[in-house]
Amino acid sequence: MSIDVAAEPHRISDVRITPVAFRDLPLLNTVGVHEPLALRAIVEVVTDSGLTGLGETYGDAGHLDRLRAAASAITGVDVWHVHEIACRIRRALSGDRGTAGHGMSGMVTGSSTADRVLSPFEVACLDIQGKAIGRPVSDLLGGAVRDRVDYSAYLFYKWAGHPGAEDDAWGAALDPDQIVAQAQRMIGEYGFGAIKLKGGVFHPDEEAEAILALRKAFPDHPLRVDPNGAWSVETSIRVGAALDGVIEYLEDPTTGIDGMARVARDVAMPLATNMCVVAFDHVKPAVAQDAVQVVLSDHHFWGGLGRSRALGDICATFGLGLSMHSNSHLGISLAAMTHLAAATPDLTYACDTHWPWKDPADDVIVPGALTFSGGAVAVPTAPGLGVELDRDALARLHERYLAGGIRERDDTGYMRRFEPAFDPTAPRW
Ligand code: GKR
Ligand code: MG
Repeated sequence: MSIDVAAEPHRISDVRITPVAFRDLPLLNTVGVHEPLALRAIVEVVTDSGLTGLGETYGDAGHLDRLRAAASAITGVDVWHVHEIACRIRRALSGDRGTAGHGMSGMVTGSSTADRVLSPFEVACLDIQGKAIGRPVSDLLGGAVRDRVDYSAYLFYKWAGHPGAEDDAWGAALDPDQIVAQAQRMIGEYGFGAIKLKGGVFHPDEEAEAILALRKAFPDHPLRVDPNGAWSVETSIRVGAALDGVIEYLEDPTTGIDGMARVARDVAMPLATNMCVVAFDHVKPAVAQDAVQVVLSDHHFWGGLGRSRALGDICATFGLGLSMHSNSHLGISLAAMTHLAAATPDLTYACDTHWPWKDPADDVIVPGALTFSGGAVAVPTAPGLGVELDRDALARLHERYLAGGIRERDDTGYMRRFEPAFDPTAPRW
């Protein structure tokens, strides 16, 4: 008699958490500049039935400690019982009120610690579920409604290279012409059909000028700008007026639900956020005040793919648009983001990704499963996430983590090494 693998329980027998570091470029944002190494943690969940599932999350020290506490709490649970896993993780972290070590680099965040910790385990469990029944993760989320997921060109002001090192291949982007050149190169290589500029770095008038230059160079590409809450309410309204009819949405011009609501009343375009609505209990006050019109979901802090799907339904219920936020990431995250986006019917905008900023040689997955063409990634159809761990690469990136010495993302600290007086306090303008 043969065993029905799909019907058998798949109990968690082991969890491996491996911090890794990969090369990053000196990308500027309102709290500082990216360090030469970005951190992630790779989570492998192993079952007594011999299956392994993958998850990827932040690699900061505080978060690693919580991941380890969660890992010991979920041993023995069947990977189909995600509610039980969530429950055990909440219990293991009860009393933990800290927000440190979540890889958001000092930017305002009130995301739920338990949801951030749950996320990579939930993704790994879905990977295993998919492998057990021979179906892609998108099928477990209700099925793909698109077979390709559009991403946007994510432009950054940047230095030519890390101080003391040679210029990198992208070179400097410190004015509108260099931003347009960056966009031309990125769109030439990846085919993106939408453009986002990370702002909050220079005076808002200069950043608005860069957006107008992009509009001229790319008349048909939807545009967005995201200063990460660096502007006052008044500045946001003024810049919003200058960019009326030019950008598809204005992302986090100012901080907080109250501030965003004040801006929303006086600008024509929708406001988007990955800063003031970052957990389920922010939705009610944001909707009540009509503070944001687009939520940028992110399974890394909304508690995984299932809860992010639920967020999609909530957004649809309240007539909110939906798009996807990104941080510097590797291939397991890109696979998870792509399955989620594929299975989210009301996704209304191209998703963000930091992918082009990563050296293609720096990843932990076997190459080939995820490729960009026409600005989109084809949704993997293999069982689970559809990506495979490259153990040699994992070991290499772990070695780099050990040797690199960075244990927390600290864009502000890195910036202050070169500009000691740098002050990220918002509003900066
Ligand atoms: O990578 O510097 C960065 C971004 O600023 C990132 O940390 C943000 O979380 O991309 C993000 C955003 O959209 O706010
Ligand atoms: Mg943002």
